[in-house]
Amino acid sequence: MKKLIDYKSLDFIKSRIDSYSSFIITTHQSPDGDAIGSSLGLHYFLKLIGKESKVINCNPTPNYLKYLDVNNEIEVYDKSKHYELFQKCDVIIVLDLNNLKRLVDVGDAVSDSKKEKIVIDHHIEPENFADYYYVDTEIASTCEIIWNLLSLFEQDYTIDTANAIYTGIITDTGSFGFDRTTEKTHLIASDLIKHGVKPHKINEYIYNSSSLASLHLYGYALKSIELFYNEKLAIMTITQQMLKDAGLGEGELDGFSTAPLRIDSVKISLTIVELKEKGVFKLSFRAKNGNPIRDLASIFGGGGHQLASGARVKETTYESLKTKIINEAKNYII
Ligand SMILES: [Mn+2]
Repeated sequence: MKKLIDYKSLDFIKSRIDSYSSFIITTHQSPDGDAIGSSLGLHYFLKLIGKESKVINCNPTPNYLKYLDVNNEIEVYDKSKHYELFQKCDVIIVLDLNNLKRLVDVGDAVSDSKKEKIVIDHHIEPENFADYYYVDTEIASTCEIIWNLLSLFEQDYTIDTANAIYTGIITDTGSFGFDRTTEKTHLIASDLIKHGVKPHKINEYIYNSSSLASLHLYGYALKSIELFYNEKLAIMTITQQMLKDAGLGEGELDGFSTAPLRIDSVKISLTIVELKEKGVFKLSFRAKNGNPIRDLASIFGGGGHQLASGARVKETTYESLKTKIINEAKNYII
């Protein structure tokens, strides 16, 4: 019989932290504000309470989030250097994701490890690879969960943790604008500000730290938008050529995919990014309230949230992928 996922309370997760001393924290590929924020927020706190902690990620931290890594502590996975550490630490904590695939090569180190594994996340339908899970799919960000977890400890958290958690909340709620933003989200933000967070500073780092090349690329991406089904479906395309011209990588497109939703009539937006590897495309699905697109993303082998999902498609061409998207999306436009 298939083993059931072992969902636990935050009190239980706290008790595991209390009883162990060395931790490795890791998060998903193309890490966003919530991934880096939750990792560093927890990492700084673990060190504060006298634990050994390392953050080892499969991809580097994007530039606009580097301010959170004040001492340059995040390490990018290198098998020869890090594989053994995953086999030796007491506990591996996996944040803001729920399947090994999104850990890329870190996934092998995690699945091979015999050590205790804990997943803390807010995505639906987790894969069963860890010992314990704390999952809240109603909550807007993993950072909110981390705040809830830290609030169970007697030790107060520092400004570095506060900045990290605040960043994850801002990026995963679209600055308190997305549907899962609650009163509690704002109360947590208030507490973080009490701990010294300067909202205008975080805002500068996240939103006003682009390069000219990135803005130009954004312009080309916006120009590529096409509308279908009475202008309810938008498709935006970013090609390898566009990335090359801008001198940017596909990991530097944060925030692009929600842009087509700014069009009044658009209910569902799809961004197709042509990746370096031939025939491989990254899809970002975004939707307005009342137009869930997670099932649409799953048709393409992806997943995520009801209003923000992603997928990676292989062995196809741009034209046939686009035709398939247009055909399938028809059933998801309300
Ligand atoms: Mn998240």
